[in-house]
Amino acid sequence: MSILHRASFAISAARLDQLPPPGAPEVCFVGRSNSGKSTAINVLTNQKKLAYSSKTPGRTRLINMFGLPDPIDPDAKLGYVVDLPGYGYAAVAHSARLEWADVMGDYLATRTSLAGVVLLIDIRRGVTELDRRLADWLAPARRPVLVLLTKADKLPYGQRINAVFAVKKQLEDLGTLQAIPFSATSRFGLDEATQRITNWISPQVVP
Ligand SMILES: Nc1nc2c(ncn2[C@@H]2O[C@H](COP(=O)(O)OP(=O)(O)OP(=O)(O)O)[C@@H](O)[C@H]2O)c(=O)[nH]1
Ligand SMILES: [Mg+2]
Repeated sequence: MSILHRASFAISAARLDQLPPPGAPEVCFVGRSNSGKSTAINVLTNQKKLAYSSKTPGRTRLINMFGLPDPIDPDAKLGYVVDLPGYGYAAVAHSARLEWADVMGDYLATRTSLAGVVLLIDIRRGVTELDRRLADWLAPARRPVLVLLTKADKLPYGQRINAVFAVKKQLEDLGTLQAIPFSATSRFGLDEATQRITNWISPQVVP
């Protein structure tokens, strides 16, 4: 069983100073509103409603942290999965959008316990201008990035492969970048994503 399956809700925060001090490794999920962040967290943790998912864009407005218990010491955390607010949701007031961008940018740039970033991009939309802007924030931090091209069930095989190539090219400046088609409904990419995320939280020593 994946350690991700043991995730449970830890804390919601609107600002960075409400987060616990950096400690166990964190893997955050970022992407446009409606790109499938909460749905991906639910399928990766094998829990139907851990992170809310919704047909209404802009649903996740807080930083939500989910803790992974340490099997040896149940009171301690092995790591965290972090659902960040989505960007690009037009119906939100301009000032609120700027505030989110600040919180998110700060988190990505300064959070010392951030072990890896999962960037979700709707496979049919590809890299949008806002994704590119996020990538510009991320690049200097040099964190490993896993791009999940979500809703891959909506495209035939050939187009999925083309989408992977296009995204890798557009985000090549991010350094350590992996991109895979992912579908919460058809479970494409689930094993690979699980393995990479788990490895960021608890690196496997390979002889
Ligand atoms: N077909 C298909 N639909 C998906 C998939 N993943 C997510 N969806 C749908 O896309 C919509 C948005 O998903 P969410 O997980 O709520 O998106 P989010 O990125 O968390 O959105 P915000 O919280 O607004 O930032 C929902 O209606 C999901 O059911 C997928 O792999 N395949
Ligand atoms: Mg969400």
